Order: sequence, then structure tokens, then C-alpha cells
Amino acid sequence: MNRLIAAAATMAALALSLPASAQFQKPEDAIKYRQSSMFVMANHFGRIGAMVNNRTPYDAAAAVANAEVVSALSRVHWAGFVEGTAGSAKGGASPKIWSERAKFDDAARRMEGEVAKLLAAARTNSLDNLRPAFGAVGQSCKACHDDYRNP
Ligand code: ASC
Repeated sequence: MNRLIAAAATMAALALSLPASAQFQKPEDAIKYRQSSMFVMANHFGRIGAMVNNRTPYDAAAAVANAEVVSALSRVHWAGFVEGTAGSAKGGASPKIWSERAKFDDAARRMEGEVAKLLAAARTNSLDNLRPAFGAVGQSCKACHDDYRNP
């Protein structure tokens, strides 16, 4: 038990001591990181979408596995939004992310929360639970993209 608590405390300390900006050698790497994370999240989220929209058969175990990937990435994705790395291209990260950082962070936490609920819903092995949770995550993705992605 003591070892478990010590391990958890170490992990929590590590997580808290990882400043996002220190994790990339160059600004381009932060951009590549968030784009890659977004690509993988969208792929696995899309696989759940195919199930909830009846394009592929519902597979409860696959839904959990896909939701786990989205959940893990939803928690680290934000490290890629390093100050000074706004995207200039269409679809790139808006400079508003850094001028409204608290609001952006709120949207990020909201998305993480909805994804946590998606994973919980997937684990109930019920397509009826998965459907609304999928929709809520999609809305949280869209809200952030509407506000913080260059048109
Ligand atoms: C996705 C994806 C998004 C969101 C959004 C939901 O699969 O790539 O950006 O869902 O479209 O509205």
C-alpha cells in the first residue's frame, strides 16, 4: 500500500513538473505534436463514430480501446500549444489561443471531461450510452475549433 501511494505520488509529481514548453526541441515540433495528436484522436474517435452511426457493427471492446486512445491523448494534447507557435495557414492554431489562454484552457478541460465520460460510457458496453457521449465529445471538439482554428 505504501509503495502504491509512493508510486502515485511520484507520478503526480512528474506530471506536474513537465512544463509544456520544455518538451520540444523547436517550435515546429510543438506544431507537429499537436497535429499528430489531433490526427490520431480523430482517427480513433471516428471509429467510435462509425459504430454510433451504424456504419460499422457495434463492438464493445473496440469502442473501449478507441476511447482509451482518445482519453490518453485528450490529456496530453495541450502540451503542443506552446506560446509563439500560432499557425498562419488556414486551419492552423489561432493567435487567440494565447491572447485568451484561460478561455482556451477552459475549453480544453471541457473536452477532457467529455472524453472521460465517453470512456466511462464505452465501459458500460452499451451503444445507447455511447451515442450521447460521442455527441457531447464532438460538440466540445467543435466549440474549440470554431473559436480557435484559423478559418
Ligand atoms: C472529429 C474531428 C473533429 C470533431 C468535430 C466534431 O472526428 O476530426 O474535429 O470530430 O468534427 O464536430
